[in-house]
Amino acid sequence: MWALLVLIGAAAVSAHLQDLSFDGQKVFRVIPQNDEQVELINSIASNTQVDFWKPDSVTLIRPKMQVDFRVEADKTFEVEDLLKESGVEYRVLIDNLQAALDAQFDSKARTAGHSYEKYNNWETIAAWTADIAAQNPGLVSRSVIGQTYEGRPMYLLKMGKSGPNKKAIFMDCGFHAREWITPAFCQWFVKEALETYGKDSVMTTLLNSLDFYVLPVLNIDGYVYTWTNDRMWRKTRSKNAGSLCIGTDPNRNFNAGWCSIGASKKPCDSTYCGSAPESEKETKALADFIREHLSTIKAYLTIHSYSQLLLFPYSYTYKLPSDYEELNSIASAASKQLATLYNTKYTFGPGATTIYPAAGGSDDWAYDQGIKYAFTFELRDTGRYGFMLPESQIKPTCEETLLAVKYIANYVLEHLY
Ligand code: 9B3
Ligand code: ZN
Ligand code: ZN
Ligand code: ZN
Repeated sequence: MWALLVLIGAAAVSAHLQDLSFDGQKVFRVIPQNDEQVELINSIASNTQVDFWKPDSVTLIRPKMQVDFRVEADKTFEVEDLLKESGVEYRVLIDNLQAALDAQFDSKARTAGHSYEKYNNWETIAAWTADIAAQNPGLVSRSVIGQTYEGRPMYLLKMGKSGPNKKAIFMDCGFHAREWITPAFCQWFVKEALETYGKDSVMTTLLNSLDFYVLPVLNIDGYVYTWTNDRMWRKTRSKNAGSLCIGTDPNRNFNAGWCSIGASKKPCDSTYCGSAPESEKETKALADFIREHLSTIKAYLTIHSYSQLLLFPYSYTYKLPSDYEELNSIASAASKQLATLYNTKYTFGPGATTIYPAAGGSDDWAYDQGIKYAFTFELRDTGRYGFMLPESQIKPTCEETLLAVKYIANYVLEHLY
């Protein structure tokens, strides 16, 4: 009898492990005004278990920057006390992370299995890639560009009407595991393209004249881990020699000023750049695919969250790209398009000055490979829910982002030759 009770208790605990572990946790937003206040945040970070949401690592913090970080339940008093005493400008962004976690699954669509308006786990997304290809044989095909560290196949969808000498646009989602809205967007994009092909004149022209390569999740192992173990995981899940810490930041792992700025050489950090450029199987597979298709790929779009930004090169240097004027005007027009639907405000510009200087990102790498139209999206929101964007926001977020992506794709099509 007691053994049975213990068993039931253990099952109940493990089923709610993720929920329980976020109860009482808070997310603070601090805006340090000077180096001294940056130092204070540094010292809090080194004395307490702090998870940086924005920027993604303590090393990226500069004065006047919005800094969002998550604090364990038993440290929230201590941290808030320190902030109060120091006089630094701060507010509690998320009072109880558990509430935000619950809000995340607020979709009214109570369907089991795949839904475009819910967060789908990897198993469901993988099955969806097979279904969507099987159901649209004239428009979609599926391939595998590699295997993840844990051995999962990396599915890539190719979408477009077949024709000779077609140029292509490459888009990926799910670089960072916790940025759940991004795989949702890649799925939405595929759905909308297929639904509106033959109806919407712009989409019809796009698919007739271009191919879209869509990689719904790059960092599959990390994404799986956010569903099973830690909702806030960011990196890959590879082992690091000589360290107990797991994972590399895939968006610091490309050969673009690799690990020179805004990235960490320490395997325990969330922006660890890896042991070498393309040390991760996932980034290597992506880079190999793009290198093999350099003559056709004319645009590279990579989808992240959160902050509502549209970024373009460079992030690894303050030097402006030679196509700065053109990229800036595209980003401006795309942001304007995006805002027409719900008035969502995006900020745009080169990564280094718009978000933070950081090396090893895929957009900078693609640009230096000669893919002129290289953009990083940082989707909704600006911090109310952060990575835990409620499911009720999937549809509006995806619809508005679609407008920006369509704008860029159409621009690329009109400037092919
Ligand atoms: C970072 C870099 Cl290094 C880049 N080249 N482009 C965009 C970003 C921002 C994302 C990141 O990896 O930190 C936002 Se989550
Ligand atoms: Zn729609
Ligand atoms: Zn990201
Ligand atoms: Zn981000």
